[in-house]
Amino acid sequence: MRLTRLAAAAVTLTAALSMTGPAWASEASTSKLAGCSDVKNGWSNGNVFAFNQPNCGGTMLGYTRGNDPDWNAAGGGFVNDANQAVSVLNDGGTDPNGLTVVAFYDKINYDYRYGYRCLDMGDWVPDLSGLVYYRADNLPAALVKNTISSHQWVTRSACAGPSWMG
Ligand SMILES: [Ca+2]
Repeated sequence: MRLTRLAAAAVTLTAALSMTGPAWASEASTSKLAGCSDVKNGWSNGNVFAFNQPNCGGTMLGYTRGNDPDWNAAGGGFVNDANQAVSVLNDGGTDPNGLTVVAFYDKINYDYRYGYRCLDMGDWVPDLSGLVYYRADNLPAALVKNTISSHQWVTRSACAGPSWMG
């Protein structure tokens, strides 16, 4: 029942964002457009989210509490979603193994050789434009917007300084 209710809420939210943005915004107490913060507050925590428009708008590409080695392949929360993410949100919770950070990768199978970026628990990036991946040697690599192909939950120590975003 809980999952059904959340799924219905997601459909309503997606429809509101894509069709009635201004009207929906006017229903809020302020004129500020709702976005990632509303997704964060509107869902039970534990998930990573990705969207194909800025500020957690447009289509919700997927969400999951787990890892996904291939955003195009079946399973893992993302299917046919590689190279489309424009905004991302880490609404994860505490983890006994400290896996609270989401690492996003340009390539499938968490291939850090081509670069990764880390997003801390509770953070989001409303627009990935201009951000680049960092390789294991901390050298910049490709742009992050519209290129994410896999993600996994990692510990804070797995992320080098330049790799943090959000
Ligand atoms: Ca997948």
